[in-house]
Amino acid sequence: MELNTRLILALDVTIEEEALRLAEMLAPYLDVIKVNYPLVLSTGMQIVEKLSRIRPVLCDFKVADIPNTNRLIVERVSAFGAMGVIVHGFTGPESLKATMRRGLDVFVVAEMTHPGSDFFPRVSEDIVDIGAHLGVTGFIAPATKPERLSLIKRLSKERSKPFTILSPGVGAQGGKVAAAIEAGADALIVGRSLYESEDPEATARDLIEQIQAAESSRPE
Ligand code: NUP
Repeated sequence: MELNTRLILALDVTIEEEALRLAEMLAPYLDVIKVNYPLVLSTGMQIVEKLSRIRPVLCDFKVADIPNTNRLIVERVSAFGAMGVIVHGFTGPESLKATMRRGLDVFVVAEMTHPGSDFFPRVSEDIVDIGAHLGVTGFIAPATKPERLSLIKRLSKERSKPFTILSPGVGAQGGKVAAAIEAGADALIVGRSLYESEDPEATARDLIEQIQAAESSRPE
């Protein structure tokens, strides 16, 4: 995954025309467009092909099944031209391994952003361990919990290969850009506070400025 602006749009709208309009408008500011079930279940998987012509698409399908089903799911994701997929790691190494496919970036949810996901600390370190061992592309870690994000970054950094950390939770869920970047996020996943804002382009520019400012003050 190529990172430039370090901004990923979580495109959780349900109308195809709106999705394409937002993607076109925000394309210059985005490294990746992330799609989730609301959009795909409303418009069909063809939206992944259509958006891929605008920016690379990451399918946030949080894949969490038996190995054979996981393999079948990521085959479909690949067939529609996505650059990557988000999967769950609590299903264990065999299921996770089945999601790994040549040419597809695999990001494993290490810990979630929302209130009530407090049981994750008990498993997230094991999930990072399993993912790192298998050589996934990176991890999803919460911008809403900078201290946990920072621990996940540290654990993943202890490995020989560097892992990319993508962090949702900024804006609508209360996470802050500077805290997430300083804690180790390599890119931020932002949805509602970007696409629902009055001027999404101005919001994107502002987010990128904040990301760059925080990055320059981040100790490496
Ligand atoms: O822990 C997670 N939290 C989270 O919000 C893992 C995720 N993949 N997400 C996704 O990021 C969520 O499903 C949504 O698509 C996006 C955040 O959107 P928003 O809260 O910025 O609108």
